[in-house]
Amino acid sequence: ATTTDYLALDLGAESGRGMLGRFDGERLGLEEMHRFPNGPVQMLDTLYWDLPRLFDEMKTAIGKTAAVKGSLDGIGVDTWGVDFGLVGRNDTLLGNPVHYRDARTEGMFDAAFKRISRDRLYEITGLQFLPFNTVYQLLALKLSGSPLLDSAETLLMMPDLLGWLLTGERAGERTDSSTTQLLDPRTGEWSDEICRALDLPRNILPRLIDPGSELGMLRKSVAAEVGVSQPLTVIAPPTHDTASAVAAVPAVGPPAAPGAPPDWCYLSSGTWSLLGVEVGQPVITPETQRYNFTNEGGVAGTTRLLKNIMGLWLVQESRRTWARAGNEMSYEQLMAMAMSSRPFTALIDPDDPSFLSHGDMPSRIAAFCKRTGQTPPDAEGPLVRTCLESLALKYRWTIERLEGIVGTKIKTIHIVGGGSKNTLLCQFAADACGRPVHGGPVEATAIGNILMQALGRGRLGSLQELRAVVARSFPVTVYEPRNTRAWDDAAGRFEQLVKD
Ligand code: ADP
Ligand code: LRH
Repeated sequence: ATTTDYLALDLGAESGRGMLGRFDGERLGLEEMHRFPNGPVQMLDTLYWDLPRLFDEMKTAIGKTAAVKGSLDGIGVDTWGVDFGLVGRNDTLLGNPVHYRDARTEGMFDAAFKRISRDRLYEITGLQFLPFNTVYQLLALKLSGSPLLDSAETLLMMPDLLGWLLTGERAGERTDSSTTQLLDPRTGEWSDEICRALDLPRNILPRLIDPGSELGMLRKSVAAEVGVSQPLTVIAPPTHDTASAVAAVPAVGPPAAPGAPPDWCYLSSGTWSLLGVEVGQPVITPETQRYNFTNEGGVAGTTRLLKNIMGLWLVQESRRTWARAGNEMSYEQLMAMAMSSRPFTALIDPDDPSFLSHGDMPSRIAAFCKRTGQTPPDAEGPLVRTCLESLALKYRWTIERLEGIVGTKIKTIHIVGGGSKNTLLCQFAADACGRPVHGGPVEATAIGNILMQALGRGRLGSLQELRAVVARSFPVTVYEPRNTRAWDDAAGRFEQLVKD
């Protein structure tokens, strides 16, 4: 069979990479062409992404790939959700995209709910209430009288914005657009009602396209700059990184009964822990609203019913705090220290709102412990252990509620993403949830990006076939549950800490 080659440009909140995928019809081979750090830049009162540098890194990735591969069958960009840029007259980029952890969305829940009720917003979108959803960022722009919004012709979500920089085409890919809380998942279209209620300019929302569609050709100017000599098609993969990651979960086999939700769940583990199940239709009920579950767009008409859990951000930001104080430690060192620390000392609710913003994480964790009558961890190892045990307990909490909502038993947990390298957390997840964990692949997002390009190109026939390729091509590590009694006790303590 012919081999086809694709480049995934996959940007996470902590790092980005260009991955070359070679697909021979049976298996996918993956090669890292370029990797770079990502993070926020504070400029005066605003926290931004560094868009010019990110674009430069994309060009470097394309250039490095072009140097070894004369031609490619496609390139695709995916990034984190919710953030966007605005484009104005004469293809002018208006301002620099703002980071979702910026403080501008403070107070925006209240402002929004005065104009449209919380219940109605959930009924239309089925999206979880996170303070940084695009809709609240837009409302903040509106209420502050931003000149950018007045001049905007088109809102482009972060991956669409990078796609526009690469091709000149303006379009909104559906999976990432589904993270805005402006999309109706039943119709797959923007909600006029929400735009009207919040007085947001409906006309700037772009035309929507499905994952796997062609976006356009790489601009000639960019091709010349990076040494690409053949015409190169930019394809929209599932541009929301979590959608690409979920597409690449190596779960094989049909559901237990036709149309039944699968007996496995996914946990896309990186800066965030996105835990959920793949369902055929959005599930929008008082229960899903109460537990703040979300319905994000998946591939091939599926819906990702999941919960955003604060994730390894807790460890990332603690590590950064220690590094700022001159104490630099690798993830491997931190995990070894956590492993040798005492189990089940202090526990936290990872989703406490106090953990969301940038800044000194160990102090905020200590404050949470004091507030809940616990002795705070007294060193790095115990603090990381507290974070990992608490995350694993939040996974259990979430799975129990998901099982009630979809009415099936979840037998297996698939952990994908950078966090699947964290063997301690994978084991804790198995232990806390009392179910086997299948860890890997680490680069699920890039894999989903690449294979959905292949699917768009007609090289794969279905999502099921795509997953079979992933399962054939990449090993998984299985973690069996242990010590379940001790985890049951800890779960009892944890339930007291978590406010529904
Ligand atoms: P994102 O896409 O959000 O930038 P990734 O999926 O790249 O995140 O995952 C990054 C996370 O993976 C890190 O924050 C870290 O917690 C975890 N990680 C990466 N390498 C290791 C390692 N060697 N040991 C333990 N954890 C690791
Ligand atoms: C993970 C992610 C997640 C959320 C958050 C903002 O990288 O995309 O699904 O949308 O970032």
